[in-house]
Amino acid sequence: MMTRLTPDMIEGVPDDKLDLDQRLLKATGKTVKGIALEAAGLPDDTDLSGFRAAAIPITSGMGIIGGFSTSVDAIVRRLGMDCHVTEGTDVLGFSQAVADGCDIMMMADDRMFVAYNSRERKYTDNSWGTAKGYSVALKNAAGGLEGKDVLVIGAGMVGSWAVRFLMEMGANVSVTDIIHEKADRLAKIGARPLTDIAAAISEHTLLLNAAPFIIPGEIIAEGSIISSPGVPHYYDQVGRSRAKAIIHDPLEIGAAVMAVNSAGYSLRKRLPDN
Ligand code: 2YJ
Repeated sequence: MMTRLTPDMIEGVPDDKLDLDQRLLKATGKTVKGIALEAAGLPDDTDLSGFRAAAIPITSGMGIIGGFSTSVDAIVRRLGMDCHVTEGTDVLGFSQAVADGCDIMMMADDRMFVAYNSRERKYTDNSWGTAKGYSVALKNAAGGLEGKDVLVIGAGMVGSWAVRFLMEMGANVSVTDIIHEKADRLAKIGARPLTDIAAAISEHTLLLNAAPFIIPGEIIAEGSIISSPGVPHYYDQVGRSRAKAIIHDPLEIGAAVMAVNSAGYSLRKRLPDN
């Protein structure tokens, strides 16, 4: 399931730094940049100002999403990188970014959203970045995941990456998907597939919702922490009052992790441990 953002979903992203940072700080103790640096395995005082990035509007397929490139540009600049939206679109925009000496090209069509590091010739994609960012956010909100039960809802690209990351963080991971075979496939890597979605949700207090699934409030356990990249994003009044924290934004966490991890291809080479 691949969800296409719409202009109304990302409305306000260019200006929402304070709001998202404050919500994340409250839930996780970290800002967007802090989450992204941890996701990329970089120290939290990493200076990203040496990177020049570009957001390249892409017209192919269903075309430009109003506000997408400008939102991505704002997100990357908030990380302390230099960034701009290229004047041209598509291949013209890419060639302008190269001619401009850009290190990181942010671009998305209908199937793929990447942060391409042209110095290292490597990219980070949005599924990886979203899964990693929301897993790191859940870990911080929960005060660590070692030995704790976590439920991943949705075994698509984001959910499958999240299962791996949460297991690496020491969690006991269960996974559920309306298509049972998709969840079953993740048993191979050590996740526990569960078929009764409602029962699974009410038996867990640490959730990562990577499905286009609206969780009815009455099945959410009191005090739950829900890291929730999935769209459409909606929690009813009961769910919002029962949950201790619901972590969500339409674009920023995933895109920030992509940009920082892409920069990380260059930076990690210089860290003593690598
Ligand atoms: O440049 C633009 O304005 C558009 N071409 C952006 C398209 C954004 N792409 C999507 O919303 C895709 N569904 C994202 C696919 C990423 C899958 N993780």
